[in-house]
Amino acid sequence: MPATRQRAVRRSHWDQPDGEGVRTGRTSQSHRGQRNLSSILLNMGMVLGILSILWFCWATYMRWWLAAQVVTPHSSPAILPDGATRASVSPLRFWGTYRPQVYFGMKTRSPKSLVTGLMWMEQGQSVPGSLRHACDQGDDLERYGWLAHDGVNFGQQEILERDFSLSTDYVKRPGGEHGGDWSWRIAVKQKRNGKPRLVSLLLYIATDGDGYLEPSVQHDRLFHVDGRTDELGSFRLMFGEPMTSGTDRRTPVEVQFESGSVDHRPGPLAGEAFEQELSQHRAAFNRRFNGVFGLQNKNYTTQEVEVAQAAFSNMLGGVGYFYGSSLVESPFANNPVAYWPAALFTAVPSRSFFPRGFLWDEGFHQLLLGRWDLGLSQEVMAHWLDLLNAEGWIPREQILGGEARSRVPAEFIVQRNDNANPPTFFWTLRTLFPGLGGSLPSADTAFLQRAFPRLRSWFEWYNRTQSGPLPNSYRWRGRDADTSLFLNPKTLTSGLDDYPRASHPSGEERHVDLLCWMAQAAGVMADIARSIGEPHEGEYSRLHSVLSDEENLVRLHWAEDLQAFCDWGNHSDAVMLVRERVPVPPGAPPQTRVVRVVRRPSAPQFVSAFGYVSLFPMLLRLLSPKSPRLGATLSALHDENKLWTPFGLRSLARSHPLYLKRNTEHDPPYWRGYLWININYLAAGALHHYSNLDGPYQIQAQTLYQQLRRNLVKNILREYRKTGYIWENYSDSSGAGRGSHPFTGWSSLLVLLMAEQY
Ligand SMILES: *[C@@H]1O[C@H](CO)[C@@H](O)[C@H](O)[C@H]1NC(C)=O
Ligand SMILES: *[C@@H]1O[C@H](CO)[C@@H](O)[C@H](O)[C@H]1NC(C)=O
Ligand SMILES: *[C@@H]1O[C@H](CO)[C@@H](O)[C@H](O)[C@H]1NC(C)=O
Ligand SMILES: CC(=O)N[C@H]1CO[C@H](CO)[C@@H](O)[C@@H]1O
Repeated sequence: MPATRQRAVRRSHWDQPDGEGVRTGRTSQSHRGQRNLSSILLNMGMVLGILSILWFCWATYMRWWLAAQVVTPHSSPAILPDGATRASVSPLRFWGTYRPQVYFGMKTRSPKSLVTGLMWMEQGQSVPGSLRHACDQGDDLERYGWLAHDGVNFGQQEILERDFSLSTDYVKRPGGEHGGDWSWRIAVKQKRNGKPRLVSLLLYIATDGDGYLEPSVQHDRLFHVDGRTDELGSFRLMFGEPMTSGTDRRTPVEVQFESGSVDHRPGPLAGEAFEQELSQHRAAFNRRFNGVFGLQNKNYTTQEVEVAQAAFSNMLGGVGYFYGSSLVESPFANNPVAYWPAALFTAVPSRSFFPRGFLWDEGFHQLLLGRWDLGLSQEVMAHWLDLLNAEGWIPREQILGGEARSRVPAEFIVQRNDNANPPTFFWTLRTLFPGLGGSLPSADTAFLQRAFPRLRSWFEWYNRTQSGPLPNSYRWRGRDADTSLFLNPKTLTSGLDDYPRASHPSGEERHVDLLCWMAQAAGVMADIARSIGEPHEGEYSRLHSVLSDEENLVRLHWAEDLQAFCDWGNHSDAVMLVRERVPVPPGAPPQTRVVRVVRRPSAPQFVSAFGYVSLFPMLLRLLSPKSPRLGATLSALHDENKLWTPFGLRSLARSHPLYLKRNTEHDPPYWRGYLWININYLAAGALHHYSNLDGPYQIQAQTLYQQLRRNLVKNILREYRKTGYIWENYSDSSGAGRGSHPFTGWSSLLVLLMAEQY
């Protein structure tokens, strides 16, 4: 924006010469008569009038233009060509479990998909059980999630209710021109000590506006539904007769979807054939899982490997296809406007709580999924980068379509175009293309060539809009502005929400985590440019070396007396929440509220919080293995009064005044002590990195690495056994899982910790 604003400002300078001209006219006034004077004044008035009309038009046009930028797509060709997800182009991925928000359902990767799904309900009690459909923590299920899922051919899911369990398995079979066939097997099984229950299963199929569906009912039973839509051609969905097989009380229901364009079927994908294909896919999955993650060489028990498979599968099985437009806001417009309607193919942090796309989470997700299937990761990243607007911005939370919007509180729906989120994709690209910087296989080069113009604009957007007050410093925009309400105004954009930053948000702030993300990203951009022969390599490597130079980090962020990397800003440590009386009219009941008081005035200084933010120069491996600051960081991290716990690294030092403090009366602590798996994964990776480099801290890094990894893996596995879930955050005092679940977004990095892949 500065460039366009400058244009507007320059235009106002342009008025000056005319103004001078008018002044000249006025000096000549003494030599001529009254008539002249009045005509000059008249002229002057006309000139000013025309100028102000011109100015008004120009300003209005600029404002309109700037406001329109926010919803204007970036001008470079999309990475994914139009129709890349169509059945004719990508038949194997056409159908999938792309509805992570429901317990079980399938759709196609298209804006107006045929939608299928399952609901169930307990019957026969005085009060019927509730209807299960969309994943909901309130359903209080003992456990649910994909146990195995390969993203293309099959999935096996188990759902545990109190008295019975359900399994929802599916197999796809390619063929024809419309994405092929698929079959489901849904089985309900009474638990050994569960009470007998009558369970109704409801299967549904719906079109999103186009085509038709025609049920066929015979003898009171629905045998099949015939249908036709433009993108699927004709098809038939058949419902098998529910069976009860005596001894184990299983009730399989089979459903078969047959595409009309499949000419030669070896036979129906049901019964024995289903069983056989499912077990072939499962065996292939096990082999590939072993091949990719190598857990069989690491002495894990079979159960532990199964947990890793479940964590992985639930992330992959939770990949969704969404279509719609975000609501976005530009400072140049008075109201939020709709982004252009677009598709997003993305993994989600949590099927129950966050069933939609989050920008920085996605970088972490692809660290895991990209090792399994690089092509899938590239498609996901391409979808995200194709959401880039003309300014170089990508909205950080993607709430696409009515269904997604209905699940998000109103105040979080609108995305502002000055708000960032950590650019984790650069980190992901480095990991997914290990040869980056050298010559790459031609398919990788082709992908990066298409992505480059977008990555470049995206990078520039950060470099420009999130720049800090001093050269080579950076500042997250979009902090909460209110200094009387929050104990510490939140910085949602940094991804670390309520992690303590400067107590008084101001333009003077500089944020060490953002500087590190930028340093790392600049290095990746330089390497991409080198690998694909783009001309801008020098620009990025210069910036990379300036930003990652330890002198720069030290000058901007090293607090010598604290022996830690810190943010800088207008800050006071002496803040607290207190309850005060609200003035009320006489006779009214007394009222109180909680407000923040500042006991010692804030002043520009380092923000004395030790926690995840202080680790970033190490986390992103910017420190030299010989740096004494690496030594200081390792010692502080290992201090039990600071970050070290038997379960992993806590987010904020236990000794800090804001440790586990609420941000308002109603906001519990979030990134103020609890353990988060994404940062712990980065920490383990960094320790692993430094334990392989010669230096005075090598042995210390080795020891810490072994212990940290063991602690993390042990605790997540134990909590899974105990609770049935992978969790969003873990308690630093007991290791207990907390918050939303199942959280098989970045907490599934468990698999890479087990595999020691960083
Ligand atoms: C696995 O266990 C065996 C026997 O206890 C041991 O010799 C081996 O070193 C262990 N391997 C790893 C990778 O820990
Ligand atoms: C990043 O921003 C700085 C400061 O504005 C500028 O000098 C530099 O050229 C920019 N670098 C890139 C690669 O955009
Ligand atoms: C720091 O914050 C205080 C309180 O809001 C304000 O009065 C002061 O001007 C700020 N100082 C600077 C240097 O911004
Ligand atoms: C979003 C979410 O559920 N986060 C949770 C992390 O853990 C804390 C502590 O239990 C919860 O309060 C948060 O809600």
